[in-house]
Amino acid sequence: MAFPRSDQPLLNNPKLAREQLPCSDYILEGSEIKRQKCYHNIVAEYNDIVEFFIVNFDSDQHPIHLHGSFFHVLDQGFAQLNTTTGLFLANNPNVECDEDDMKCVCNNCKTTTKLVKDTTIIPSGGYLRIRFRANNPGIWMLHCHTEPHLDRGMALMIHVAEDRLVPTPHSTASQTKIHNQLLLFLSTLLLLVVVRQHV
Ligand SMILES: [Cu+2]
Repeated sequence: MAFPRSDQPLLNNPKLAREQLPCSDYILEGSEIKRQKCYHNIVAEYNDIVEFFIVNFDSDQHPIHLHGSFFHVLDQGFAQLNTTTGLFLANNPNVECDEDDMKCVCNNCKTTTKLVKDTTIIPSGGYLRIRFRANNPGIWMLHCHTEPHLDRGMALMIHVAEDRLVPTPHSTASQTKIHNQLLLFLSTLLLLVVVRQHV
């Protein structure tokens, strides 16, 4: 999936994007070039505990980065590997996924670590469980930091405490317009200068 373009900052109207461009399904149709676009997001109330269980059953690892907060790494599961060669044998046995429903559950997963980070790897064939407290109001991105993956839509937005966002100044839009007009004016002047030099 991919994010659609927006002609205004999300902070101006965070509800608009999620209401007008909802992700209707877990898997979106379309090729790399003409893929379906929607605004993938979750909403958290102030002080909610937000937990992600992210499963990675493809052949690449993904460095997941969260903006706006640090998170606790609760658990990180790896693929089963050949102990001699290190080669891949199978996905982590604790995770069971229903591919039709696109839902996974973690059996026998334990809270093994409480490292505090803002970026950590989801290993290939494994999973990651992270948790943070939503106490920093804002519109924050959780995304893979491998840039081509991010470009292909490996990201979602977390709306934290929308009711506590500081209102955007009304003058922002008009300031942008004035700025554009000023640029136009300056380029006209530049053009005039160039024209005058050729006279
Ligand atoms: Cu990635």
